[in-house]
Amino acid sequence: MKIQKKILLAAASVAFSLNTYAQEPVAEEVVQVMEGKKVYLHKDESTIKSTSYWRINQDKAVSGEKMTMNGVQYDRGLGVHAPSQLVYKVPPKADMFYVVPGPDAAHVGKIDMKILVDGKEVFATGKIHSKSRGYTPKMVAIDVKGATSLELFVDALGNEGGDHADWANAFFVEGDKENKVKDPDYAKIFAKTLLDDELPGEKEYMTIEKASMVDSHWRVLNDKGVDGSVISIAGKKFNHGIGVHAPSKLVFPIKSNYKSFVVTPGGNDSNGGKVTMKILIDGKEVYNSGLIGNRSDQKVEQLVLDVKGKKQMTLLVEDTDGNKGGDHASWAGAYFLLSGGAK
Ligand SMILES: [Ca+2]
Ligand SMILES: [Ca+2]
Repeated sequence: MKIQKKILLAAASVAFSLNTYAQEPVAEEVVQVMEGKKVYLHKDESTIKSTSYWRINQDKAVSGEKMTMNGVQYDRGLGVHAPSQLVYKVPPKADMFYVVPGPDAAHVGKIDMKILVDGKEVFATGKIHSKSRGYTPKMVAIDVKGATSLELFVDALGNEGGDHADWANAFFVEGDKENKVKDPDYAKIFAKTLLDDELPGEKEYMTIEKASMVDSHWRVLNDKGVDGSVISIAGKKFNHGIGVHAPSKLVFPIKSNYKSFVVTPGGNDSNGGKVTMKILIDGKEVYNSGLIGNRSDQKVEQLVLDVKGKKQMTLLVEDTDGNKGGDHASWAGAYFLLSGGAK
């Protein structure tokens, strides 16, 4: 397992739960993505083992109702009852597995949901008590490249009463083949020319872990372009930022001590797909890149946005031309300036 063994937490904040495309059902069963595709989990296909205290429901909660977590409904996924163990063969070409694990609205017990790759635990929700505890489901992205088995385990924690659990929007993504071979010498040269435009003042770098929702067609990387290399926009390199692949949506809560948000948005030099990047503050569009095509023609613009007193920031990358091929984009040099820090 590679760097992405770490878990990317993503998903729905309460405030955004009615307007999030991370949770919208995808229209087709299998979405072709360049040379890869999304493969949704099916209760009877590619299973090594599948047990559930009650039953396993395809695309429904175990109760037979629509899967619902914290007010958000999900059209796809598997509904189970703890104790439950679903073990799947990882498709040979799969790079990543995505899922929104959590207690169904009907859950009144106590559970712990775990994900294991080749028998090794890579994610756990921790104890989830009854719905009154307000557990917020998060999308989880897990690197399964080269792995053989994926296990979705729901621990009943001793008593199975009322233990309704959902594995919503569960799918593998079969590999994106556009990764270039890395040249270590080249990377070293990059390191020497790194240049972040940093305003003076106390700052908090924007990282995936601070997001309340993360969605990206391929993956999302901290401090790297989505291809895994140093973030690069029209030749300019950045130490910090987030690399994504359109279509992508990142949502960040704005803390009360944030004054400004600083970012240089751009198409990442690692590929040349046409994209459009937008920033919304409290749902209102405050930045629109217009069409980004040829990477070398981009304006490398550092934005300083006033976020004081605001609640939520959304970073969107659209595929723009109906083609997601090569739609690499970066939110480069991204950080929040805390009160008193901005110019
Ligand atoms: Ca229990
Ligand atoms: Ca595009």
